[in-house]
Amino acid sequence: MTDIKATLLAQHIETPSWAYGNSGTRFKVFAQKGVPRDPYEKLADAAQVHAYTGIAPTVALHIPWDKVDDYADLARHARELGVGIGAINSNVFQDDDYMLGSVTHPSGRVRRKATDHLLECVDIMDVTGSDTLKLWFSDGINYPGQDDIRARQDRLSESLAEVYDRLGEGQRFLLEYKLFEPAFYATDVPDWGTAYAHCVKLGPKAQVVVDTGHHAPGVNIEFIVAFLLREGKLGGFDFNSRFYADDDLMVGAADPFQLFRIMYEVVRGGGLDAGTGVAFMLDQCHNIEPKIPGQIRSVMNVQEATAKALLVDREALAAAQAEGDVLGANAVFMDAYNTDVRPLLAELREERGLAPDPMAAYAKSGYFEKIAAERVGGQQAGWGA
Ligand code: RM4
Ligand code: MN
Repeated sequence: MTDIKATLLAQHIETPSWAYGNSGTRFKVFAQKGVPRDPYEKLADAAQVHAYTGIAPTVALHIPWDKVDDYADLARHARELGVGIGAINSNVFQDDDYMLGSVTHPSGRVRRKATDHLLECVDIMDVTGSDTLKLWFSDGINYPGQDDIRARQDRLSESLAEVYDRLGEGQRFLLEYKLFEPAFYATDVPDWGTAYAHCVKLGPKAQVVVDTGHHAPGVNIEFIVAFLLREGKLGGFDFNSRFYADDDLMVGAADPFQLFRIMYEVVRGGGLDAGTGVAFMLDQCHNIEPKIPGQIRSVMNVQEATAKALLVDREALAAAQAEGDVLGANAVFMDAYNTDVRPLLAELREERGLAPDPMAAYAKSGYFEKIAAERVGGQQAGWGA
């Protein structure tokens, strides 16, 4: 049990700056009270999530949503709040120039502009001390024949190589895939195989990130996780959950069993061991629920799934598997999933001087009332969708 507790304490879950801003669907973005008006306030909210969970010490930035004049100052602000800057997420999907793509666009001028943005994100990493660049491209085409699928791969490869070469010591990029949306016919990085092939060609500083909402229904995500970990190419997760498409709902809300199965493969593949570099990031939007508690709940959901995965009796499982004992092996697996780990996690928090119930502790803290009263005027942060 001490081993399990130590592993749980060492796990870090990174929250995304954009989860604290207003978000919505293409139909409506609903404004909420107390929402941050700039990246400094987003970091303050993220620090609350860390204060109550104890395991969310870094915050991912999204550029230009989190553009500031002085990134060193932003990093200093984060440190003062007790958190650090995590992955830098590039954004080459919200400029009129990118209507037909960014790094795969047929125009060399647009490709240059997009690649320059990615390089600018590496500059921001240098200043903030972030070691991870996250690349997601909305690039793709809507109609058969619209553009040359193969040429777009060549352009993608060229841009990735330029960014790869710019990475400094200890820096890496994570290439994210997504089946569809906003492109509806052919996306340029639609699946893990495409991302993996590009990353293998580039070298060890390029790894794949698995956004759990980016697959076709029914895809066995834990298989992908097992495979990528075995190849040393699993850079991390963008956790969220989905019922239909890229819903960006709270991780573990739609399918906690899937989250457990994923975390089991992480444990099995050594992804929680020190130094493996698997980043556990959230990529979520809280459209109708309050944002800070939404993040706290999500961090707790990942922690619960991890605890259950760690409880799997690996020896008993291996013995049953070796004997071909189908039902026995499945029972070992399900025993762990069906264990209520909440008392263990409450105990762990108390041992660390934290409140046993982070949701209740945050609700009682008065922080929400404070930001709702203070953050009036100005422009709330949001997607502007
Ligand atoms: C994309 C992808 C990226 C995220 C944006 C907001 O679907 O998941 O990771 O940065 O959404
Ligand atoms: Mn994502």
